[in-house]
Amino acid sequence: MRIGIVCYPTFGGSGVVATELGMALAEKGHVIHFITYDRPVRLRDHPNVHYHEVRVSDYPLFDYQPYELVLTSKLVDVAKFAGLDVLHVHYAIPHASAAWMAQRILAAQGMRLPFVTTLHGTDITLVGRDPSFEPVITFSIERSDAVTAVSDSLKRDTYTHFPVKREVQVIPNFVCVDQYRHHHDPELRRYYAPNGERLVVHVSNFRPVKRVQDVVAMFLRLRERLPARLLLIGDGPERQRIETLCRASDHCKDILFLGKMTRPEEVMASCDLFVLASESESFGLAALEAMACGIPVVSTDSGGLPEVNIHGVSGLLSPVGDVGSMAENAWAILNDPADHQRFRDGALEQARRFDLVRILPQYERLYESVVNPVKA
Ligand code: GMT
Repeated sequence: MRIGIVCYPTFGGSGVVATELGMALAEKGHVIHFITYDRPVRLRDHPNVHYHEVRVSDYPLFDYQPYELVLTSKLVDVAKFAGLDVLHVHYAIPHASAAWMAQRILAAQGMRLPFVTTLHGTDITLVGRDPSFEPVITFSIERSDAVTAVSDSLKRDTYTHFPVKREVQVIPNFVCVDQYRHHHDPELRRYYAPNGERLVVHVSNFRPVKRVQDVVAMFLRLRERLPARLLLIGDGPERQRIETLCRASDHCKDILFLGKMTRPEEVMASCDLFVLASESESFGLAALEAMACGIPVVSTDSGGLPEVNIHGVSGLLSPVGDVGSMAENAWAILNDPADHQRFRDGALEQARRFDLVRILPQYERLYESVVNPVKA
């Protein structure tokens, strides 16, 4: 099949999922066209992968560049000249409405282009709920040929926050477990934990919704009970505030900011525990990536996290903001080597439920169903 993929090319989970999905489909022989404003950070070269840049030109009249219109034109162009069978847009805003516009333009020229919209999280739970977006999102969800959500929780949120009637199919995020298993690096571990400290790791885009201050607070409580270091991977609006907070702590030297990394699993695989303190999280891809490295997870119980991190198996869950409970859970996992190993095994086992080989055929079947819909 010839598949167009639209996503945010940045470090966010939706871009990572879209890119890894496209790469895996290309590996299976599909021809993939990525259409986005920058090269996706995880995109690798492959003969079946093509990348089309959406360039918005500056014009003095525009205070705001009309990205959605330029994207629409590019979608029309690529669909026509690459002969796309289907378009898959990740993150509703503004990709789903751009896909719908492109579909209408192509229909007027006699070409059919079905499109699939995947809802990822904040497009529904945070940004999308803003009244300035709601009518457009509702409309483009209704008009998509198929809609998927990355968790049951996000599917429920979609029906709660939008007057949507149509079917939303859950296709969870995935990870290629076999790829992640190779990354444990004893030298790297010695570098970050020279005195045999426990290594706790967090990965996020440092947005307020991630509550990184809670990650630091739970770590400082844990640090009172055992020698440990915290690795913070990623960057975003909250980073400066969190760095200032850490500098005021006695354990500042045990908290390391590593910034944005293209392959965070290379560090995660050498850690002992992954922490996610989010206030809202549709899925928690970073937690799944940690689990695929055999790293247990201490997280909040918000959104789709309980579907990914199974309490007592792959890690432990706490209510949002309860840093005392999170620190206690971290200690319970790390304190006893036998318990730690049990959680490590549980994390890997649970990650296998989201293995790429299980999820990829679900997308392929979905594409097939919109390209060749069964005639009623
Ligand atoms: O806010 C983010 O975490 C980024 C956002 C994105 O769209 O890149 O992530 C969302 O999509 C990810 C991939 O499906 C999910 O794993 C994240 O849980 C989700 N983030 C939130 O719901 C906050």
